[in-house]
Amino acid sequence: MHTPSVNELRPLGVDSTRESARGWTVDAVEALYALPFNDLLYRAQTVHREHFDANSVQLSTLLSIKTGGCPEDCGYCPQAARYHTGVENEALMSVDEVVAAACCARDKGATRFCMGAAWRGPKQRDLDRVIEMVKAVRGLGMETCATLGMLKPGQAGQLKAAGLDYYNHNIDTAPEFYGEIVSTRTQDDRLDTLREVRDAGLHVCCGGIVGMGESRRTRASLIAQLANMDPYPESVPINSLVQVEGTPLHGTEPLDPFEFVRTIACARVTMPKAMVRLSAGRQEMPEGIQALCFLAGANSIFYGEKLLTTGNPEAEKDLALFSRLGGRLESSPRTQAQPVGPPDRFQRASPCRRFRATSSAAGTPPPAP
Ligand code: SAM
Ligand code: DTB
Ligand code: SF4
Repeated sequence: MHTPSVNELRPLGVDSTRESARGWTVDAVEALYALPFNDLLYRAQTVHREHFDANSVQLSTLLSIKTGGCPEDCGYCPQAARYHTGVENEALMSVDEVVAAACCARDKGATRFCMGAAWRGPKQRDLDRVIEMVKAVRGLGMETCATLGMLKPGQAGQLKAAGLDYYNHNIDTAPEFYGEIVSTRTQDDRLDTLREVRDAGLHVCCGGIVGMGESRRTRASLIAQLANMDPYPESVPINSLVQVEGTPLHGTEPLDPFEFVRTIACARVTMPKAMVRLSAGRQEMPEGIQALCFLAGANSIFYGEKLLTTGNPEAEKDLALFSRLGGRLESSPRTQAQPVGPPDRFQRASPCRRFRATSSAAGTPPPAP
């Protein structure tokens, strides 16, 4: 078999270190996927080192600020009202509750706080409260991210004015596969919101899910679509499908873990300066595979024992993993990374862990570190 050289893989006339690496063809990304595993990881790690401290990982904590009851039909999602997944509907949280959760996340070492809502899109009344949340969380010195569904003209600008740093809105899969997974909106609807977000001056957080029964070519097409955005997203979450009973995708043939690592590597090579986040699916992932994802160029994770409705590794377990790998945590937004030491301040935060069960005490957040 002919093994493509590095130059054959780079799209013609394109410098892959540019902000906007336009011109990644699906064939070129598929050829990356087809490289021998070690060659692909070597290439990804080389690109990674050109732009980042190779041992540093950024921590984002997620909070579901409005849970379940979503009118959309995304085949992967436990929060769609039409699937019987056991997720209990919860109304939009209060600003105090969110601030208390953000304080806990900050005390445990997270530098970014991401607020997620199970909406098709926010009503203005709801957006007004999210804006208060953004202002308050920003006031804690954390980076803010929100994922609220589709935005109407003007809504992204309001979030930007409140101090929102990132808006997460995933394209989820390749354009040609999207209709197999979601029917209540099109991928073009997603692209419209991403345009609103970009035009408002917000940083774009946009990625997808693999392990939904798609082919390798579909995965390559997802990566090419992300890489060809102009500019490509600042933050690229790569999710491994968390299979939840009751969703249409429950029972899908699981993806080979090495194929997941390859997806991370392809994201790193094609989007050299993006933060590539090893996102959903880590709880099901052996630590050795996670370590390979970091080697392949992942430099961010969701941190804290819950994603939105499903589980994530315990914070202590992640800290122990970083310590074993000699990794560093990004200590504060856009400042120098610090070595993982004895996690005093992380241990001190343990009373926060049952935050949602004790949210009546939410008005009194724990002391800052
Ligand atoms: N409702 C908003 C939306 O769809 O944009 C925001 C929340 S939605 C849960 C955010 C993202 O979570 C989805 O775009 C999808 O990529 C990811 N996600 C949802 N369920 C997942 C699952 N079971 N496994 C992996 N990723 C999932
Ligand atoms: C993203 O790409 N993954 C996160 C975040 N952005 C919002 C969400 C993962 C959700 C996994 C399923 C759940 O916990 O409900
Ligand atoms: Fe609703 Fe978002 Fe889940 Fe789709 S992914 S069902 S839009 S919460």
